[in-house]
Amino acid sequence: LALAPVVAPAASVDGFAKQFLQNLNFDQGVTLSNSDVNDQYLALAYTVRDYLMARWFDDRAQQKAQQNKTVCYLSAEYLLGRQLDNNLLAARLTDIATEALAQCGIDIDDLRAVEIEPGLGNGGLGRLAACFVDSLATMSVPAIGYGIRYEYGIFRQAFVDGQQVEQPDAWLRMGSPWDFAHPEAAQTISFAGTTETYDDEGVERTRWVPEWNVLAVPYNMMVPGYHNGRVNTLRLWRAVATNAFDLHTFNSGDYVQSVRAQTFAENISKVLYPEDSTPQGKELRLQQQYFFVAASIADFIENVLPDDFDLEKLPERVIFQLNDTHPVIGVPELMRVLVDEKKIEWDAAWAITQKCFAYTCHTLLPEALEVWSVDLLGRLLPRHLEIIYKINDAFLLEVRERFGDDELLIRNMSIIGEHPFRSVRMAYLATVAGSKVNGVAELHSQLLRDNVLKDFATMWPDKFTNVTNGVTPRRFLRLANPELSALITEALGAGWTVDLERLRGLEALADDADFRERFAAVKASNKRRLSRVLDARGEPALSDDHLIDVMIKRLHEYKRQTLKVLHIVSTYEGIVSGRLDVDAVQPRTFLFGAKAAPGYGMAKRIIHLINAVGDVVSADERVQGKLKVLYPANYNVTLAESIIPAADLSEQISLAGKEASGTGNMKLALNGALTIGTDDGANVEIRQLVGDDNFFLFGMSEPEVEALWADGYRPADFYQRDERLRSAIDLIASGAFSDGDRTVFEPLVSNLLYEDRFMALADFSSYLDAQERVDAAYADQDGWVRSAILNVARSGYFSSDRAMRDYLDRIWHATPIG
Ligand code: 26Q
Repeated sequence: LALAPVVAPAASVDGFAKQFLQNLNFDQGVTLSNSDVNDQYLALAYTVRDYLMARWFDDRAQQKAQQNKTVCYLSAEYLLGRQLDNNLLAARLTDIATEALAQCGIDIDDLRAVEIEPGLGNGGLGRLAACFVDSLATMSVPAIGYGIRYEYGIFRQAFVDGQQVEQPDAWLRMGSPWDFAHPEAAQTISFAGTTETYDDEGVERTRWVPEWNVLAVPYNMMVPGYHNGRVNTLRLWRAVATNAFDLHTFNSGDYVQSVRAQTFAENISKVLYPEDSTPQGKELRLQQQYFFVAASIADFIENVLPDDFDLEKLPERVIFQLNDTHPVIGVPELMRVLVDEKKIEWDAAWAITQKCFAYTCHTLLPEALEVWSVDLLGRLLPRHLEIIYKINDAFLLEVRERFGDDELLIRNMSIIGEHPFRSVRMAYLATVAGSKVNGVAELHSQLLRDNVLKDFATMWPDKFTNVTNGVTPRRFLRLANPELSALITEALGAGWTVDLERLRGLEALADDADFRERFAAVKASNKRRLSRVLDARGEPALSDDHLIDVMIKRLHEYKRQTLKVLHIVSTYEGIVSGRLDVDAVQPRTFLFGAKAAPGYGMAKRIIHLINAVGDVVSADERVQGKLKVLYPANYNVTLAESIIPAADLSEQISLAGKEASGTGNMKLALNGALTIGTDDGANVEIRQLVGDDNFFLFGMSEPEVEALWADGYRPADFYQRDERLRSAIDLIASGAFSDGDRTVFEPLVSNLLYEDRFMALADFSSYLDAQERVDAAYADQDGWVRSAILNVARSGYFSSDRAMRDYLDRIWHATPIG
């Protein structure tokens, strides 16, 4: 019996219903009539799992047996979004499950609604990782996503008096049906202590004598490919105290204290850090990084590779892709394993390590580049610091050989920085160690080569490459926009979901009046759907005749939500001052979604301003309902899936040279929103593909930004020169949005006037002009819908399947199987 293959339940309505009821009884321990909606949701999730299980076993067995390279994606974040619908879709079970539940008297939508999304990421970088594992499974690439199973994901945002307050995200409270704990496969991860040398049969070796350790317990999640029967694995690590933990306190007889001390270890996977720029060098964060990377490397070597694998051949079997610098401590960790534990000679180990890693950079902001103080790193990971020094010594010798004794250059390129304190520059370590370094959009990769990593690019031009980001069409088109998907399938057949370039076939239909009408009807229907979602959250309804103008992304000064606010305030001021004829104003709803890092004061003030402006503008009768501002709290993947299909206009207005790529820009274009944007990140490529006529470009180019900055940028000059700008800023400063209190937004106003690091004032007039072009274009509905269709038709390039193909070709040199 033990050898019998696992069989999936019958793929029929009856088979599904039977399995569902069984799971309700035997896993949830309730009868149908006693069950509540959460019981039913859990039983449904178990049932979907049951269908995927046999394939999962097969694919794991095959992973071990195969000779192919496995892609190990190392990421501190996976912003997964809800799992139920995605897994139903992948397994072709949506209709069967809907019908089976209906037979049990259950509306599947009620169950969908109770799933709490795993928010194990901050934003773009974490969502990208989730899109990538979806594409890898769909393309049958042997891949494992490794990360951290945070007990608390990204905080829940609420607004109190228009200001953000953060609440803990207890996403596990109602059960977590999608993951499987494997305590038997736990890894022991060590910290702190000292290093010592010893004589190993005549060879001097170093070993690490750690001070304390924790268990890393893997939780496996299924990552089903779309309609291909493949199921990959996402392996997230949870920290659990070892028995030996705090033996010292145990022996002292203080039993209760020693049990309490265990929570110290378990803190490691307790909470996701909600900062996504200017990270503080917090010890717990470094513990998280080492914890998950060390566990992942050990897991791969011990459990995925065949027994007695010759580690000299490691590069043939694995590539560890570093999602930004967060997992870079894996570089000295692999060196430690190879040299100290496997006793491979240093140079050979370094050759192996260099081939096994590749590094993706996601930023351009200097303050976002991660550094760890030598002091802290040396205390927590003393052996790793020694290894980093040794890597750096050899590297700097190479620099001298190549460029001579240029001490300034040496100082600039060193992995160890000296100011303002002695620190390890993680991006430099990743660049030195990685076989490849990539940026996430053409412009970003170019700026990496020209600025951030210039000397390295001179030294190793072939190391640098670009892979423009992508998004999964399964979640962000097929699931989020079922009506548009049905229309596309009717027009082009079903293959587009895994071959997004086929959307090109829609180009011809942009000139077909009947198709345009149906496309417009879908957009209108999506707006009504969004309206219902907002209504359920107590937000006002969307008006049918409004242009839906969407800005959804983390709150950051460089992304320039303030520029958006200045546009709203300027339009409002124009109406109340009589400069604009209210009857001629295009009705618009400005829809924001954004969380601010809890410690980012200016970002929180901007949130307050948006809400304050929204309250005043939406309520002012002189505006006659022409302008509405909506800012639903707690923007997340689930809410994005409702907003994106309903959007008319996509705001991508970062200062040129600051947004590495953006991925929301891709999701919105793919769903038929037109972009108003700067020449930044992937906007550049979106504009090239959709065409200038279907994109509203404004603002300075990156070289113009550099030039103005070098010239000495004085924002107050722009304020003085531009009357519209002056009126808008004066209105905010007057207290019009703060009950007459001029102090509330004063810090924000003076920051704009006297600092304005991200040059909102310099781009303001160009932005307003572009918004006038938007209004004019929207007035011609036929032309607008045509442009929207062309946006969809020409966005196939932004599939994460294409991005994965680029990684496979340019970086991983691995091939899909099957
Ligand atoms: C680092 C150290 C300590 C604490 C936190 C962090 C941290 C966490 C998250 C630093 C950065 C992040 C996230 C960065 C991010 O999301 N970047 C975005 O990545 C997207 C995917 O490539 C791009 O599209 C965006 O342009 C980029 O901003």
